[in-house]
Amino acid sequence: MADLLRLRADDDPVASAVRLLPDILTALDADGGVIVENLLGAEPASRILADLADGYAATDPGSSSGSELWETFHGQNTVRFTGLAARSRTFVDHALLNPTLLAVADALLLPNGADYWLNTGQVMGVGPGEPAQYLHRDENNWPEAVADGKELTVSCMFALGDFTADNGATVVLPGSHRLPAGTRRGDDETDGRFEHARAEMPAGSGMIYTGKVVHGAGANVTESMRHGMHVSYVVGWLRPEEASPLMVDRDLAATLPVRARRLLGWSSYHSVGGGRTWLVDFEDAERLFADR
Ligand SMILES: O=C(O)CCC(=O)C(=O)O
Repeated sequence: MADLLRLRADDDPVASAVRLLPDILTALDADGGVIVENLLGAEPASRILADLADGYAATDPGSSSGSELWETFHGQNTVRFTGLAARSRTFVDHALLNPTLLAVADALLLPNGADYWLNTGQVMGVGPGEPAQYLHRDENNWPEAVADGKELTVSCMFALGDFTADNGATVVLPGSHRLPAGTRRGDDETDGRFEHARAEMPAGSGMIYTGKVVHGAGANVTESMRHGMHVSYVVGWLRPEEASPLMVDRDLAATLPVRARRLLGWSSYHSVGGGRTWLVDFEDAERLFADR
């Protein structure tokens, strides 16, 4: 059993980002994942969980995609839903705009694109009795774009409740981020060469990881749900997993900080080479808020 480096944020999120960033980047380079206790904070974590109560109540566990692969991937007893920015302002202020997470995304993604946006903010509530998820790499959402040495996406698994070895704490294979582009699965493709680390962490923590590290939800052998919340960003020239502007409408977007709005797709992408995409009347989508 391997361990991930464990750091701790203090109660000043901006100062913590500055203090922790060098160690986080070193750990991501070495292992592909790192635990930051208090990254979100216990109080915001419980507020988000309360804000999401309706989402939990309205969502059956499992996937109804009709695809065997996706139904296996999602798990039959795991609750997933998105649209978190529309459900919780605390999510926006403390998770989507988390200064440490954004600093990591700046460092890893801006070398590979002029900007990045939210890939998805997603509840991952692993239910009692759920077996371990198959191990995978997040970057394989975009198989046409994966390349050695190029980070397309960076993620954080926030613990909204305690993560333990028994309730399904995320399993990470440290070092597996160095495997060649195109690696898809965990142990079956790596002959068990990589030790498993468990992201055991108290509520309010976050495990930050790159799109290249092999990982997956652990088995939940307890009687209670493991409350996880995945937040990830993807370079601005790729299409995100979640259609955020279809979940956060223009009126709600107008009430959010400009940075949040941009991350949620209510602005356009200006490539380094001058190309512009996701425009409105051939201008930046920001113009939709000019008179608000
Ligand atoms: O729930 C977890 O711990 C990880 C889930 C995951 O990696 C995924 O569904 O993409």
